[in-house]
Amino acid sequence: MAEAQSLAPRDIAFYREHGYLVVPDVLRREEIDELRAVTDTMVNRARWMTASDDVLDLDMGHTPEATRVRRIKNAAAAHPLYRRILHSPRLLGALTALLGPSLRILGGKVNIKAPRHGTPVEWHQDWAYYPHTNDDLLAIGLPLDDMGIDNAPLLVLPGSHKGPIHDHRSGGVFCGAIDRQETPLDVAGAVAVTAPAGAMTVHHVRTVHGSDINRSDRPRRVLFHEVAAGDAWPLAVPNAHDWAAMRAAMIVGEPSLTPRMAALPVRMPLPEASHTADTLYAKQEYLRNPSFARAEAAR
Ligand SMILES: O=C(O)CCC(=O)C(=O)O
Repeated sequence: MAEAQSLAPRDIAFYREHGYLVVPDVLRREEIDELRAVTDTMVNRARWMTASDDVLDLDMGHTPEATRVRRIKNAAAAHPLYRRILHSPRLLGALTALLGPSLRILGGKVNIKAPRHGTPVEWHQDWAYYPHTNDDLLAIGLPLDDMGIDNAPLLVLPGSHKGPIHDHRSGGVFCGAIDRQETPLDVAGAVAVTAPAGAMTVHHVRTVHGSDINRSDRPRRVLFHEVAAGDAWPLAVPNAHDWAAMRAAMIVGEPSLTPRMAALPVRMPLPEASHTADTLYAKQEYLRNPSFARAEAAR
């Protein structure tokens, strides 16, 4: 049973202390192969697309000859396997060990960085996008390719989940990224979270993180899911109080009608930059002083 496969106490202590974790051997070879096959099929559909749609977010330089997709949006809705994988026993055991027996999925995506390409993810805290009544929230990453030091691994600032919620505005609008000209961040202490395909990365909702362009000849595809404890209620998500949707989003356990409140630093993700800036990448285009180079630098 999933709960029997929970994490060792030292792993839980590491996560609580540093705000991130790598859990090895979470998925079986067949599960990784299946995820890759589904992802390839979905991305191939982009070949004749000229603009992003509700499912695929096209990357810079996309052409029929060089298909460039930077994200499969809303992964759980995009393909049933992306949601089903959350019930893989070791994965679910780790989630319940960190968040408790009641778990709700908030969202997810497959972020894709093609070889010598990819859009950087600017430094940010997920908490800036979706503050809740308590911070028992995290994101898991399931690399579909080995994520090494060379192909744009997730970068985290250890311990930053215990610090402030930083300003994620630029030019007066919410851009979902930290402007380092305005908010000094000690990125020299960043850790590259490397993990082979089959392992799982975990980062706390308040951990400052980002990732560079892919400077290697290997792709970097990661399925991310954002997960909340069942008694964490959203403060700022559109349609937050749709009970049927909250029930449908439960992975295990029951949703709670009594939000657990914690005294935490919160900033609302407003004012909105634009109604059409619906993804992290589109929002981060409003960041006036980016930290990472753009894709041309990778070639
Ligand atoms: O793709 C990455 O490396 C980071 C992803 C991330 O932080 C996000 O999409 O919110």
